[in-house]
Amino acid sequence: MSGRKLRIAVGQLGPITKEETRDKVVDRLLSLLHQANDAEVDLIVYPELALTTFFPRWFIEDQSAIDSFFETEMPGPATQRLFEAAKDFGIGFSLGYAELTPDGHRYNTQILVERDGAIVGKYRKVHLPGHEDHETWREFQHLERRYFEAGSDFTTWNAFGGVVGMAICNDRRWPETYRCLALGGAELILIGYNTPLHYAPDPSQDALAGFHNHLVMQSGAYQNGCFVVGVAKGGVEEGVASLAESCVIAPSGEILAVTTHSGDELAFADIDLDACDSYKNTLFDFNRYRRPEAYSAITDQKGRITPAEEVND
Ligand code: CDT
Repeated sequence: MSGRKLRIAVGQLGPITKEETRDKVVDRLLSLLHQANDAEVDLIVYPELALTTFFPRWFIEDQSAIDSFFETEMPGPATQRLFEAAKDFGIGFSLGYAELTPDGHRYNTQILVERDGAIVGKYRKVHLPGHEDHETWREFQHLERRYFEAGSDFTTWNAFGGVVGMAICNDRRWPETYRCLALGGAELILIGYNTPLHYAPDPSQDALAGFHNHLVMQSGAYQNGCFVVGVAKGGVEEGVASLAESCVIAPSGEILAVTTHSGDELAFADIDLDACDSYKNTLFDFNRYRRPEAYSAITDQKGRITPAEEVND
């Protein structure tokens, strides 16, 4: 498509086993890329930590075993093929992976690659969910807070004819994510996720996992006049069932495309970034209607501060 009109695809993945090699995973990413090419897609979005199994589900003490899940270069030996094929097709992509920097920092990262093969954006996950220590009472661990450092900002980039931002999984549940990106002009927000269907601290939320997934992304899209693309690694991976339901959402909050099963699957929608204007320039005209002077609690405070007890004397 042309200009600010894009055909955008979710490149949803099913489970990746612990034994599956990077090469095998890249074969699957390439298969989705070929389907995207047949469908004349401009941009395909892959999930969070898309090159390996979701390793934070295990408590691992051996640092070299942990580091085997991380990439030290991007593109690297396994992903070079993906970059080359995408460039040959003229398709852009966004990919989540575990990043180990040359100076030894570890992040949960997502990149944005333009249609010419250049990496134009890199985002490091800000909201790290789960816990730091081995919690043996859980059926499985969620040790992102042990294995990753948190990223520090929400950046936007000029790409694909518009302004693009990224967020990763748990970030999508926080309204601050979308608002910070929208304040940076975001028209298109790309989000990869791995969401276990079982939430150990409060299993009463399990049945609502799909509802909450769409609720937060649809709200984020509407309240900020953005397109939002959410992409899962779904299905039962190493015994843990994870949500699929990847989707493309319009600035109206409506879902334009959604996957139908929990395996590798392509779904796409045609979007026009100009459609953001009808929301950004009316009901959500930030310059006209926002009241940042009334919002100081958002940045001055971390937790809740309830009103002081009333004194009756
Ligand atoms: N990957 C990721 O961020 N998953 C979280 C699970 C929360 S429960 C620890 C999510 O918000 O979907």
